[in-house]
Amino acid sequence: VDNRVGVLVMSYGTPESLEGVEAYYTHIRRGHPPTAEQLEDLTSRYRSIVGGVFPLRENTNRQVKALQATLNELSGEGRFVCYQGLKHSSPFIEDGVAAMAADGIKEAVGIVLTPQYSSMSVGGYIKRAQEEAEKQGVAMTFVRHYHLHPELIDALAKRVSAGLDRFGEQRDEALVLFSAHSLPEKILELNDPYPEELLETSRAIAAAAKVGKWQFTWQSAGQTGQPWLGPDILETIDTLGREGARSLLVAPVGFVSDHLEVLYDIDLEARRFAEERGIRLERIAMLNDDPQYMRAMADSVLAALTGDK
Ligand code: FEC
Repeated sequence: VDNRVGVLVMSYGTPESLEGVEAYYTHIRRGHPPTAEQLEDLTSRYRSIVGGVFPLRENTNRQVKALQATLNELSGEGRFVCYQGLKHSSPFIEDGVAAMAADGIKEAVGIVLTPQYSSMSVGGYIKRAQEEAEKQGVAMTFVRHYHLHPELIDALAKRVSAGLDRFGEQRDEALVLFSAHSLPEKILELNDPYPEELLETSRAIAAAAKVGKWQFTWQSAGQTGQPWLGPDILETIDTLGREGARSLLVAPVGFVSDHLEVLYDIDLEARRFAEERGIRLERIAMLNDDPQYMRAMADSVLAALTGDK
């Protein structure tokens, strides 16, 4: 019997080339093309990031491969087959589900490359995958979150400790700023678990790394004319600067990869903003295909499969 299990590994997606930025941006804006000015602004952000124009694509590829290897180490070679499904670029979530079905996979688990659940992020990924799975006749279950998995917390705590070490004699004065992508404030009316799950992750890391001073802040809010969750990281840095902070370590706990929202929003924009206020800003290394992160996800996939969530 064919007992192979498909794993749909879902991630945000990034353009394939500079020519692809417009289509990508239009997809994020639910079919509304950006103005020439908005397009130029985004394109120039991609051009300016260190580490390549679209590092997210290569990082996602590596994460999918590493997760498959980890799952098969735990469960026997060939048991799990991982497929990629991206939210805003090709291969789209639907393409990933269709690819599984074409390979004859009947049972699958979906997981998103972000640890915390929100109806607007993970909930959206799951909805699209579920709809396509029903069409394709694939029975799917989902990992909704893994934001407190001990391997994830330990991997992040080690990165926070290593990040704080970079401050040398100022280590004890440094404040850790946990951050995540903001969402429109209207999620609060839906009792969305996102803000609380992010705080839970932050608290667990702070306890494990014995962090004295920390705060949570939002980052990368969109400009939609609607209010987004705040305070934004720039506002937080400004306030902390006025209060005398001189050493900040940013730990983006809602992201797991080196990509635009980290390499531009933190490393270029927030760092420059902090430096203008006499503050030294450092950032923890992202997880990417860290083996502990892979174990956290593999474990969560196995638990979802056995219904042990
Ligand atoms: O490196 C890359 O190429 C992609 C980086 C990237 C990641 C990412 C993750 C999240 N987003 C989330 C929510 C929103 C909402 C809007 C929105 C808009 C953008 C734009 C770009 C972009 N996001 Fe993103 N996001 C990344 C990139 N995001 C580019 C459009 C221009 C801009 O605002 O900068 C607003 C859409 C709207 O108008 O309605 C909402 C959330 C995450 C983290 C969870 C996840 O990974 O899925 C939540 C990476």
